[in-house]
Amino acid sequence: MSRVRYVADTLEEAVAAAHRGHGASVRIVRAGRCAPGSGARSGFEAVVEPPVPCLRARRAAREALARAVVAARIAADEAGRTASAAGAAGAAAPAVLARLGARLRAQALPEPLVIHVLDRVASEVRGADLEEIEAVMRAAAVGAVASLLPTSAAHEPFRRGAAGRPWVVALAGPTGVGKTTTLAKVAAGWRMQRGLRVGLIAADAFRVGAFEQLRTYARIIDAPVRAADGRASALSALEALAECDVVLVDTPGRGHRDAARIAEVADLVEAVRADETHLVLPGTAGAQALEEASTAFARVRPTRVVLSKLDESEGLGALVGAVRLGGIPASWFTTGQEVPDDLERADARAFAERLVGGAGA
Ligand SMILES: Nc1nc2c(ncn2[C@@H]2O[C@H](COP(=O)(O)OP(=O)(O)OP(=O)(O)O)[C@@H](O)[C@H]2O)c(=O)[nH]1
Ligand SMILES: [Mg+2]
Repeated sequence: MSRVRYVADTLEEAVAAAHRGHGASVRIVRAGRCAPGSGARSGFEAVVEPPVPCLRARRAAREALARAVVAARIAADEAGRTASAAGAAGAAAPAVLARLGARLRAQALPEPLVIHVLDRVASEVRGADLEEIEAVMRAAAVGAVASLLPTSAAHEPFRRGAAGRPWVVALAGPTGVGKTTTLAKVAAGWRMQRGLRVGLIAADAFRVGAFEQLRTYARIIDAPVRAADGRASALSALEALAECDVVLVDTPGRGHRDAARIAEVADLVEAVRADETHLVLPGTAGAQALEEASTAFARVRPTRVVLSKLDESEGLGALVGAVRLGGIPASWFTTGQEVPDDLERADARAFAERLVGGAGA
């Protein structure tokens, strides 16, 4: 498959030229400063891989490329003549931009989002002086990444009114992602820091060790716990915890390809009429598994997403893709195995700082 290069004075212009030439959905395989040995004297390039081009499309692409090259040359000549004040910063910017791009890609941020972030960074950096160029670009990247991740605090449970029922919060998700540990962290915070009456339901009680795990946490925080293994017993467990302010429901982990058993979880969540359902997605999974999980677990109608195991993640960007696919805001982050300490309210900036990394990342 042949590739087409669009060269321009800025990354934005090169990408815009590529989109003009091939449409907004064209696959951009490289975007950044012109590669050494590419023949271009300076500037940025966007390299696209058009889908099996017909002759007419190829001619149009060649013409668009020629137009972009001419435009870039004119712009470069003008820039050279005027030697603008941004010149010093401009000389350092491409190297920092390239490092940022490499970092975002290494973090598995989907390619269209990488280009979006680099575009914003490039547009915000004009006029910065050489001393501060790296810090300015990093701050712009953090801002751009943060704006990609929707967050929303989990509901803060109020004390249950005399006539009300407990606020019911369910956790669901693939196997081993940290549902039970997260539930214990949340329960401990609400019980010990806010003094709420917290009840727990282990809805995967038939699995060896599952009830015991939750009962151990319940004992530590002095909270009542009930076991359930289906719709009817979940309802009686809820009935037994009717005096609580809030009830947390732990559901069994399911493989994201196991549609029938995910449907059972959905049935259970619906039976207890959960006020909030948090889907737990781990930072340790790859982009494809996360997207499949996000799609498969849409069945349980999650209202929030918990991003777990951020401490072990090597590709935080894949989580951004999965959260955006589900269209549901993130509620909490989990950052380790310690109960209750390793739990944070979801904060898009904190997440973006982790993803973009420090200087030299
Ligand atoms: N590094 C790290 N480990 C975690 C985190 N949260 C949970 N774990 C660990 O992940 C493992 C699985 O945690 P569980 O809470 O049992 O996971 P689960 O989703 O309830 O698992 P199933 O019920 O079997 O589907 C345990 O060893 C936890 O200590 C986290 O934020 N970071
Ligand atoms: Mg569990």
